[in-house]
Amino acid sequence: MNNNSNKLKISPLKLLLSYIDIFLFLAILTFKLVMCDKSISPEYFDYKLVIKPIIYSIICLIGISLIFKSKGRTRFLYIANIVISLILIADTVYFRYFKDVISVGVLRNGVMLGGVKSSVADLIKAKDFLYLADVFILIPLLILYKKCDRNQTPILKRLASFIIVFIIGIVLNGLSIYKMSVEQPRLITTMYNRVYIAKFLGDINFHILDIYNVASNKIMSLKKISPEKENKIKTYLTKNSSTSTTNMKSIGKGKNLIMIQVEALQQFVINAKVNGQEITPNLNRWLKKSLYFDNFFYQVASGNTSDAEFLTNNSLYPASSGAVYYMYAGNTYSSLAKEMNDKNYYTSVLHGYREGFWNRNVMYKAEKFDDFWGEKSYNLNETVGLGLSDKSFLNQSFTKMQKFKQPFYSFLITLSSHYPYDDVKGYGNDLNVGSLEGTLTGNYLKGIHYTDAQLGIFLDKLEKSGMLDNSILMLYGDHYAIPKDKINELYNFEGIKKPTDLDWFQLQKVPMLMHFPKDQYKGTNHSYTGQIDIYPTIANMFGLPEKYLLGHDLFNTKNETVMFRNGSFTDGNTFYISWTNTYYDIKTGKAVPETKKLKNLKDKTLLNLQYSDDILNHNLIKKFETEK
Ligand code: GP9
Ligand code: MN
Repeated sequence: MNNNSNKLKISPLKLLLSYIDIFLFLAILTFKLVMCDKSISPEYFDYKLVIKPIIYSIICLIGISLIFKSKGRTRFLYIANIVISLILIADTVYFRYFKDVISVGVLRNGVMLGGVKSSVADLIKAKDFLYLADVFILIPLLILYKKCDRNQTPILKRLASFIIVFIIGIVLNGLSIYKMSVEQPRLITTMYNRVYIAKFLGDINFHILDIYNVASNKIMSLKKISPEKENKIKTYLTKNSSTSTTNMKSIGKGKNLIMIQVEALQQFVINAKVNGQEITPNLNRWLKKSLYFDNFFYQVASGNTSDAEFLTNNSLYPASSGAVYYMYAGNTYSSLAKEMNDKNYYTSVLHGYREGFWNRNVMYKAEKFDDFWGEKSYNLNETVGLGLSDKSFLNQSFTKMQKFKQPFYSFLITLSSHYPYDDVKGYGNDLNVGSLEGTLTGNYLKGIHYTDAQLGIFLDKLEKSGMLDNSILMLYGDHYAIPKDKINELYNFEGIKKPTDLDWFQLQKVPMLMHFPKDQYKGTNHSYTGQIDIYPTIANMFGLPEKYLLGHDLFNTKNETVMFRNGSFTDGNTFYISWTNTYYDIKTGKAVPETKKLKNLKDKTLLNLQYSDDILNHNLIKKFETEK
């Protein structure tokens, strides 16, 4: 056999030796990433679910290493191994406390373990450092390996191998990410459940996606905005909030503000019955002692619950895609909590679920809440639905609130009545839903009936304790309960025979009530309003500045328009549905032609949405505040 063929034929041993660093890197890192995955999936773990995306992500790194000469490649892989091991240790420790993984937002907003009751030292376990064991064990091998004379691959060949291997890794990895984005729409764009992404795509992929999202938002925000446009927005905001406010002005000054956001409380259940039984008897009772807004709309987009929180606490629109709570958690806000703080209120959020869900622990810091009483602050003694039961959450929250320095702003978020409402056992079975038994709507009615019962107990306790004598309480639903794919169940329940888009939109209301000391103000207000109007209404009642709010004070604005993130709007007489570009007369239900007035409202809706996006993309509130 001639020499050439010998040269071409590299013995497998030689091949293994020349690339032993790569094989070791692949094997060790796969093992470490699978172990980290296991530690963040305590409830159920199957390595087969995550091994492929983990390997694909490592192949991308190996691809990059092939650019270097052999010694440089070994160095790159060794350093990459150390960096990734440190990230795995950090995520493991962070998960132990927050049941979440670290993100750029967490680092940026400093939501590390600062508020952790137990010190970080208590959270770190000796076994965590096993992630670094190989870094030391490999040192002798490395020294030996360095001495081996390894053939130097020419640059072109190194480039070719980099391109081939890197592309293979990217394509395979990209397919895994795409598969998840199909299975879990909005998850990759909103990152609302970081742990889920890390669990099913691996820790490297999660951090790559996180960095990519943050970087793309940053690039978007780098796009300059002209000073003229900035001034236009500032003038618009000033005009928007300078309505002459006389009604209800400063009636809440010095009083507590209790705001309750109820999971999936859709308005069709209010004052409704199933099989002759009231679905929400307690809320129906409390509505009669309060001001009730029965044409109040949710205005969330893909950030769902977190969008509702954002709307009511900032009076700005949510992001058109992605979650504002994730994308703009590094911004400056003139939030309700911030302005209440400036009036010496103690401000806190109470929600019995994982602090990192919807990036809340990061966003609440940006909104300047004094405290976030999350899952870690509650005794998880009973679960109903997604987590801590509303019964236990509200019970424990009542105890907490009794100790709060007054005056306080407490923002409570319930959880048990969460889609798909399948914990019917936990909901109890005192609501007979008849033929709806076993359907999504039937299960929802049971779920909201359960939550209504817990809210009734909680509100009665607040009243009996005297807390409501010095508090204004607001309660509203965060978003729809019955999704579009089950909307026919709701049409049947409502007796709607030939539903139109108008019927659908009219069902996208959530109840909103305001209770005042001694039931001072009562009645039903039919104005068409939305979640974005809550903050300016509170600002007028509590004497807060209304600096950068796009909503309107409900007590001092007539015929305002409710605008939605998809460009639809209603002024209470006409409903504009953006996806069919159709106007409906609300009274007749019939499609009507566009008029100049309607065209102006459509343009105004798009302008508001654009200005809201500009405020977020360019962090304009920070600029406006520094220019003051
Ligand atoms: C979880 C709860 C649910 O904290 O707020 O959020 P959602 O899935 O309704 O957006
Ligand atoms: Mn929700």
